[in-house]
Amino acid sequence: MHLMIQSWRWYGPNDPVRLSDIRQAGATDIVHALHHIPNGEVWSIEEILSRQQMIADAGLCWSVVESVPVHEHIKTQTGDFQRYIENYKQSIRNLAACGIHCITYNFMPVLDWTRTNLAYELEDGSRALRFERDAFMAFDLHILRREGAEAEYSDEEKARAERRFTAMNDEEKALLVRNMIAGLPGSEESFTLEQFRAELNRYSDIDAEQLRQNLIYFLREVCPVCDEVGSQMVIHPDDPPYPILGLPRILSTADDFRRLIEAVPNPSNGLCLCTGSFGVRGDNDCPAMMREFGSRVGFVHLRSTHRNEQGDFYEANHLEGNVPMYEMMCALLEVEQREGRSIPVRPDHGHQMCDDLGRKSNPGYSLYGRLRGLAELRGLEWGIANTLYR
Ligand code: DNO
Repeated sequence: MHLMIQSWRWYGPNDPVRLSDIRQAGATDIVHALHHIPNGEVWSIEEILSRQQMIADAGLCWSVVESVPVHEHIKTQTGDFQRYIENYKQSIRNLAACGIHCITYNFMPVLDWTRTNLAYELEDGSRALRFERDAFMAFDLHILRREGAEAEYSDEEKARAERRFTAMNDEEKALLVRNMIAGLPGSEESFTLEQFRAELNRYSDIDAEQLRQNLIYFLREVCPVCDEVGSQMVIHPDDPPYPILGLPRILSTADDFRRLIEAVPNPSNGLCLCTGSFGVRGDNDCPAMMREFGSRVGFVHLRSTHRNEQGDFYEANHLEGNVPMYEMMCALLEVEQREGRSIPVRPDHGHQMCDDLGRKSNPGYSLYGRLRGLAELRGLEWGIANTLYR
């Protein structure tokens, strides 16, 4: 019987959640990155080993990297991109030499994941991450004042954005800016408004097709190295899964991934199936994607979102919201039996709840919220496994 490998993202020695907490949450494996190494530089064997030892000393195993960040120059194919690709290959080799073979990455321009509100209060008093479309448009049109933005919204949307902007006080505006561009955990980048405009400008001549070509180029370079050392690159989908701020997006749907594996069929060209990101679109069927791409799914993020017609969403409890988690878990178990392997899964994000509320934590990466998420997912899996696979 192949069950999920229960994993947990840990940000390193400065993470307010300790390895001992994670162990007690029942996870066995750690998802981790060497955040102190500048984006684009090689992860040396010494650095990897020392972190691996720290994790092993706590009785846990570092089995997934999230993420080895892809330098902006690789995404735009400018500057020293070829050197950054060579560095990336070396990091893949070094990780493999230490026994770490699953490497998560994303190809989202400029910003990794994006939210407008990091402490959206739910009915029970817990707090969730939220993307509010009006606030987002207010940021784009009235704070960032992005060139060309006006043309991308309807009159009705522009009116909504203006109403939202006028209703905000200075403190709220400052907070919105911070949430949007100061860098959410894992994103490795943070900007001032000026820098941010300059970063967006780098993409003025890069449309989705060009960005896709750049990703294909990158994969054609690194996948052969992965194949040689038995590793896999798993791409994390766009979050949210549609174009924002005039930036191209290329990994938002099943079709996007299909095109990628057609172009780069190497087995190491894999997917990090994040139900929280894909699930924001009603036309993405996560269980079907799990079944279709099963052999290439190296890592799974389980999380649900609750969306509305206006394009807002918030992160719901793991078994609630719009992601059909029961179906998803059935599909995961089915693929694991079919493939004869256990897949690392992490409870992606959690609410701030109970004692999380009084302490500092990385947005989305609370202790109790994720502990609840993992416990629910583990229970769901146990119930299904005992019913269907006895
Ligand atoms: C958010 C995350 C992202 C993700 C990266 C993967 O919580 O899921 O930061 O890890 O995009 O490269």
